[in-house]
Amino acid sequence: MTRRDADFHTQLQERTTTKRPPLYRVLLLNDDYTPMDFVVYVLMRYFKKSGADAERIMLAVHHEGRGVAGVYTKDVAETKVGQVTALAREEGYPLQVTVEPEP
Ligand code: NFA
Repeated sequence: MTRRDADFHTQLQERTTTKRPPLYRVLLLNDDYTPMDFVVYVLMRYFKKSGADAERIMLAVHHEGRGVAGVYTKDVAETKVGQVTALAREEGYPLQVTVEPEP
């Protein structure tokens, strides 16, 4: 019997539910040196926030120490961490960007 004949009759159960991937928060951490305008720019450009929302999130990070820039799948979250960290370092800013799983 050829391999094609042998394999032809198996059929896996079809899935009837959809699985959503785990989600991860991208966090911004406060520091004393990164300019407020840069953080607002990052929130608008990389996290698609309006100017008003970006300002609110930036101020929350400034006053509370950390805040959520956005929630994404793991690969997207990690890509944004890399992009924002690279830009901040190019500009000479110490901005810290991290990822944590959504509970
Ligand atoms: N604390 C920074 C300042 O006073 C602003 C800042 C906000 C930095 C949010 C990092 C994150 N220039």
